[in-house]
Amino acid sequence: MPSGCRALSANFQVVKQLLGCLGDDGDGLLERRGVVPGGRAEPADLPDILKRGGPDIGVGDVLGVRLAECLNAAAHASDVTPNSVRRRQRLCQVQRRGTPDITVRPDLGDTLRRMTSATEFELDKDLDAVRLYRRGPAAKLELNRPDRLNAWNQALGLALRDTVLELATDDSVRAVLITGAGRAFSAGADLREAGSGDRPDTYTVLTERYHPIITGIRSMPKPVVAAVNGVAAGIGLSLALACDLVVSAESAYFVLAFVNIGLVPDGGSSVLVPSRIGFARAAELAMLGSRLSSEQALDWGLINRVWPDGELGAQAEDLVWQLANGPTGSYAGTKRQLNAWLYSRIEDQLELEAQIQRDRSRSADVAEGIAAFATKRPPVFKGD
Ligand code: T3D
Repeated sequence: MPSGCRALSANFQVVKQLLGCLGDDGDGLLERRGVVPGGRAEPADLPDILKRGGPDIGVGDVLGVRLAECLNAAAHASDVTPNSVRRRQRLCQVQRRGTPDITVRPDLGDTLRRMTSATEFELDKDLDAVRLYRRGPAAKLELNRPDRLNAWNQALGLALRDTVLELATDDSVRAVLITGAGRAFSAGADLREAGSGDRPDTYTVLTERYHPIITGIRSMPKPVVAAVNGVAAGIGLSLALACDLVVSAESAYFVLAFVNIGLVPDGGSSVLVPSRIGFARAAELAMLGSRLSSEQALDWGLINRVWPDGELGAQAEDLVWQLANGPTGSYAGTKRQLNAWLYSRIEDQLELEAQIQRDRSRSADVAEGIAAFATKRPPVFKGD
């Protein structure tokens, strides 16, 4: 085996891809692509699969032809002959952090399914309203107030801000995924808390909690992906659009909900939306407050991909895993370029939004909008 291949085949990422190829998703993928009729594959089949499927069989999507070469070589090396692999299943113990490492224990008869789950995202920090999961160089951040559609109360805003800022400076994290628990991505600011008066004024909430999240995502030197699993409204939509890539479930939808309670776009959405879809469509979303389906959002260029609801989680995790193992410096350079062209004045825009929102939040129409939401009735705006 060539030495470069030996190093690569001993690498955690490659072995995980190999094993992932044999788990549920891998099998489904192989079957869908007609590479393995019936969808079942065994390690010994890999050289043949790779020959037939080429670099375009999922694992190849991530690591390309080099992986195919290395797996071929690995499968024919003395300790991994096709027959021996067929006779004994192998349990891989993968170090979750630090230097990628793998230990092969040929005598343990476990299932390949368990090998795959051994390297899935694992809970790293539970901050209650926000959960942080890690898988090697990839991080997944989950908004976790599902019974409130992940609306931003004080706990969520602060935990999200602190976690984003921590991830931004943690060099062991090379890509971040943001998603929501339950049926929503996020329904925006918690209107019950906002209506209670039991919190700082709107300007303070925006500048001290929300703005560092948006600027933190835009400036962190690594890719950030939003996986929009359900409704993304208000500041929840701003959060998604601050990310570099936005992928969505088919049933998800997007709504600049601010106007529906008399507010204006904030969290950068007065620039994040038009930069993606242009003035006419941005003005329409901001002023009509209507729902935009995933399909329409994709068509308009607001987002990057739409996947069936049942596939979003796994597809998004695959994507962030790919990015976490990619050329981080290149991604960081691309972010700087796009930021310089499109968002060089985003801090001024955030400040402008916060000033206008402070005034709006003191208006009778916003009080009416919040009261109407709380009592589940349409608002009656007077126009102040
Ligand atoms: O001062 C500041 O903070 C200014 C900053 C503002 C930034 C913003 O984000 S403003 C925009 C705030 N968000 C909204 O206006 C959206 C409000 N929510 C909705 O319009 C609807 O809930 C959705 C369209 C998002 C979803 O509708 P649906 O029918 O799927 O769900 P639902 O029944 O309305 O909501 C389920 C529960 O979540 C429900 O609670 P319940 O009745 O079961 O006890 C609902 O009250 C609660 N919920 C939904 N959104 C929020 C919320 N609770 C608090 N805050 C919310 N934003």
